[in-house]
Amino acid sequence: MMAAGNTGTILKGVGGLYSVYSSGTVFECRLRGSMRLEGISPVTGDSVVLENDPNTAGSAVISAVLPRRNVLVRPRVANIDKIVLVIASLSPAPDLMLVDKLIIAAMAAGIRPVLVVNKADQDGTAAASICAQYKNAVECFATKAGDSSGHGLEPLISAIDGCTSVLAGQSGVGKSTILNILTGGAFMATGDISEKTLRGRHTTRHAELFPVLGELVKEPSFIIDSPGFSLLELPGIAPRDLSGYYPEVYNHKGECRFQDCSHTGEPGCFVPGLVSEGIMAAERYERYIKLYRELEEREKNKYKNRKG
Ligand SMILES: Nc1nc2c(ncn2[C@@H]2O[C@H](COP(=O)(O)OP(=O)(O)OP(=O)(O)O)[C@@H](O)[C@H]2O)c(=O)[nH]1
Ligand SMILES: [Mg+2]
Ligand SMILES: [Zn+2]
Repeated sequence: MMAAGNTGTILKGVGGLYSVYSSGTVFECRLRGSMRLEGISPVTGDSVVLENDPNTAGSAVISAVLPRRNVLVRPRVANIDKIVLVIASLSPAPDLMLVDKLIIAAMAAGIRPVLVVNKADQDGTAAASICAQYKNAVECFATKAGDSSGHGLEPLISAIDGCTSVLAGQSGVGKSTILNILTGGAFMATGDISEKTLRGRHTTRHAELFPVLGELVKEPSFIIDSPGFSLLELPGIAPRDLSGYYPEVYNHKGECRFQDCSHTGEPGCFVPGLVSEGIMAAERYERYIKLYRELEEREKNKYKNRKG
């Protein structure tokens, strides 16, 4: 039985019925009538207050929704702490420009990005070199979720302990395989055929958080799968602000000759020094310059459109 005033986390809500996780138990709850009248509608990931249902002994109602720290649009889920970006070492081919953009988008949304290079069994050298590229940018782990003799997910599990995390990555990188290991298969089959026929278009309709197995983590932890990379858009950041999203750069504040240096090749810029010292990966720096030009182009077009 639940103590009145307990808080819980909404795992999913379908047709006005919410599954709320509280101290290891999942309660099926409706909203208290007064909340319905106020038009409050909680979303997956919301922290809520539970009260005993005055009308039905032994069941609970949601009596309040606590303030949200953030809310993603797709999947629609609130209070996300971390985004776990999953790529494969070899196949499907990793798109590191996309990874850089997603890291920036996550940081701009106040969500910590974590990078997982899965399928390290396919190309261990590539996995290690990608992790090396990101070592001063984000937490990065090489894993082999599909390898029954050792998936190597332990460091990822420590990184998401106590957090609500979203898995993101292109189709076939191993997100469902990872989710199955973390949740004890609470959720669905992996693999192309079974997953697609079992799920169809059905499960993408509502966002569902899954508790991470209690034996794996110290604190309650939740995880949600997301189809593809669609969940984040690169925000409209000004080119000059771009370096503020590169921990390699902002953690090593240096002096550039020009106060308004863009770090894209001006004389006397300190960033190339970070590259030669091995603090910033040369590949990350090249992509930074490319992305800077993209943002400049975007800004120009915005100006053009406004004028025209
Ligand atoms: N070689 C190798 N294969 C893996 C690994 N992890 C997962 N796989 C396989 O890769 C395929 C795709 O894995 P899923 O977990 O379904 O990938 P997903 O990211 O959920 O894909 P979508 O649901 O389509 O977005 C499956 O056949 C897995 O068995 C791994 O570490 N190494
Ligand atoms: Mg999947
Ligand atoms: Zn500079």
